Amino acid sequence: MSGKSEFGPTHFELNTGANIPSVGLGTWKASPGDVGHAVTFAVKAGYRHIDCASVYDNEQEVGAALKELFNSGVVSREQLWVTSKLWCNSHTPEDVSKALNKTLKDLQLDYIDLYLVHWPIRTEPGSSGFEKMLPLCMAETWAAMEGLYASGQARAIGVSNFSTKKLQDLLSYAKVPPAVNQVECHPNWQQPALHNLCKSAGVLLTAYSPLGSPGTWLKGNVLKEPALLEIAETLNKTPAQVALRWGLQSGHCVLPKSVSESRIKENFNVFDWTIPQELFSKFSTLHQQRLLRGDFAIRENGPYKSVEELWDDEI
Ligand code: NDP
Ligand code: 1BO
Repeated sequence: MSGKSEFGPTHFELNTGANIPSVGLGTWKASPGDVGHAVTFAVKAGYRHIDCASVYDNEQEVGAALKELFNSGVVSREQLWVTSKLWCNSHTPEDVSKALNKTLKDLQLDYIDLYLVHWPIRTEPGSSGFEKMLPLCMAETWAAMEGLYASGQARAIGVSNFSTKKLQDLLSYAKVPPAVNQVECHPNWQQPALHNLCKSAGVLLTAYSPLGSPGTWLKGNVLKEPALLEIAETLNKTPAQVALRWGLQSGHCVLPKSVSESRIKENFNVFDWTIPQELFSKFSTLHQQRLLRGDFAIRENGPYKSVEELWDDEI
């Protein structure tokens, strides 16, 4: 871990040697017309990490905002961490570099700091949705990801939504081990076994839906969790700040999404205080429930016939 101050961590060190900023702005479901402003607010508020994906269908607007931030001298390219993700319809090796090139063009960047395989799910090349599912070909896809790393177009590579079993499988043959596994993680889905594997294998866990995705179809109630509300009141912080601070003190990056300037600032105000141990221990008793179950990828005649299969029973 790096960037460790009294109240850190502001950064985590990856197995590539790079330092990834510990709080990143999420951009999923950030609508056209909103996402560019959100990126601008965030960078001006001090964020140095933006979490993107081609499937969010907003990388062009993110790219325009980044260009303006670079041109106006608010931040330099080297000071900013940008992650993007390979969608399920581009797992075929020859499509992997095409997909990254499209993302780089949309984001107006010449390299990405971190490129992730978005899901351990493969759909027919070029298809949208999950109607045409194919068996996973992770070894071939990963070799193509390693090619992007070797070329310098992706300065780190990793995965997302990988169970402990899928991560172990990948680690058994990867020439370049994944730097990151980006997964759902919040006080109501803490994933201790995955955390332990990640720590022992030198893979950083980064947390999506760190607020439990309130107000979206995932319908998380993390911010209404009584123990969290009590801790927030005791510390005079908001429930969102407590959820994010829990993530940082648990040793992982957090990627809160917001398009509201005030909530973007609120979510970054997590570095000058801590949750003391006696309050932190209350999180260990909270009920656990995965929100993003991946039901959309379950087909009777497809590679995953149940959510249990998709997550290797970690559900
Ligand atoms: P979050 O847990 O970040 O919650 C986002 C929701 O919370 C939005 O509705 C937002 O509304 C609201 N919100 C933000 N800040 C606050 C606050 N301080 N108080 C109350 N409500 C707040 O959920 P996401 O599911 O968006 O996950 C975050 C990011 O993680 C995504 O945007 C994406 O980048 C990544 N992700 C990756 C996935 C993957 O498969 N790899 C899957 C899911 C997410 P508003 O915008 O109006 O503030
Ligand atoms: C299918 C959901 C992807 C969010 O990152």
